[in-house]
Amino acid sequence: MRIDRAEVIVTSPDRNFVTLRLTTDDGLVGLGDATLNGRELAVVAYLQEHVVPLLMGKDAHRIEDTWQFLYRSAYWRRGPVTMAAIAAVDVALWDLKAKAAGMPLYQLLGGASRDRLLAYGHASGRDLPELFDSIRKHQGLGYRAIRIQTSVPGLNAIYGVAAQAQSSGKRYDYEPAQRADLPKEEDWDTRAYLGHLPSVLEAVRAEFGPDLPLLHDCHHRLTPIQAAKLGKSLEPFDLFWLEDCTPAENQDGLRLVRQHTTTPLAIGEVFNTVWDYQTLIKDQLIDYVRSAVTHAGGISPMRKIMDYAAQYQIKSGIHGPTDISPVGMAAALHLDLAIHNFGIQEFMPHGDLTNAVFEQSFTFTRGYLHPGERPGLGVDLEVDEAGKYPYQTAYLPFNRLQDGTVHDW
Ligand code: EZ4
Ligand code: CO
Repeated sequence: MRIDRAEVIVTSPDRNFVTLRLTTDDGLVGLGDATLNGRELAVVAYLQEHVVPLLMGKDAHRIEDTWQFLYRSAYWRRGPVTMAAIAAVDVALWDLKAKAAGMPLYQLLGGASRDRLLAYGHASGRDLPELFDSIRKHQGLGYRAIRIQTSVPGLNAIYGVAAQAQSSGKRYDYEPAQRADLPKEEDWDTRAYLGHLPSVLEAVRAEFGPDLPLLHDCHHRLTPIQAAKLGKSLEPFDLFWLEDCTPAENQDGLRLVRQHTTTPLAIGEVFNTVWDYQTLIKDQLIDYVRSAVTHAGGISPMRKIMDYAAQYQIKSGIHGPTDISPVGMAAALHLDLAIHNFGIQEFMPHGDLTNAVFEQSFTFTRGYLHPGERPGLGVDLEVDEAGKYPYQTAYLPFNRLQDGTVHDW
């Protein structure tokens, strides 16, 4: 089974996606997600110029060897562009191996450790009625665990909060593609946020009771001592986790947070190797690993991260926003099903256009995901459909404080 063709396919149905499509000499097709939101074309160039030529004629069965070759031979290790590119190769090779074996991929990872995967969805609102509506809507869709994001009085717009009323009947686009020539500027005020958020979670608990698992994402906006204060103030509301409470690069910052609060901590959507977790896992400073298969180098290294985490009773919470393509989502679900230390899976449904480009076998039923039983990942790329949607420039937003200082968003 040798690699005969490698194509990098860029498509923008609801938003931009980059997919690596490998074809073997015996006619099997393997897919890997290489989408890096807002920097998509850098990964396209990395793949097209520097990886695709190296793959021609290679034995597609040698997944670990290919991964090590791409990682080590480049000399310049790590980084989101490099690791998204390597991830796409790794996932496409796993897809091929599982198709060659005639099995769903999770079988090759050791088989199912559970029957179904608990998912969480994103509720948000500009005020409490809108937020409650959004939570009810998610419960109506089956979600059994819900992330809560809220506007803050005095701030114009906050990333992750719906810009339109829930009741409008339109599809609620949690994370619009933000197609524009420049990133959108939003505002931020940590003091206002810290003053407001606990009252929102208190109200949600009062309305929805003690049993509903609730999550919250701070998006790296706080200093360690601010995060410690927030974790402490949210303890009465029993969060499932507090995510990215402080910038992830400073691993020791989490030590300070940990000393002050028993609110469970999740981190890592911007991480791309096990090294980013070295201190966090060994010193038990976190409870959930947030990396995406797509951004952390693929299934092979994610498996290693999760096995390392398992020694410390740390669980998975794999990143699953809509900027992970259905290919990347399927890869996460096969891994989730196989590992013992699965925690929860983030899941935001893609739009209809995206689902027409990526035909999928995974299911979401009564709040639980399952990757399906088709050989490989269980995702097909409809190439003609993909061709209808050329790349469009899009950027994530950013924050400035009132005095004009750029802040984490
Ligand atoms: O902002 O994937 O937990 N989920 C998140 C996501 C990230 C986007 C960035 O591309 O924080 O919404
Ligand atoms: Co996040």
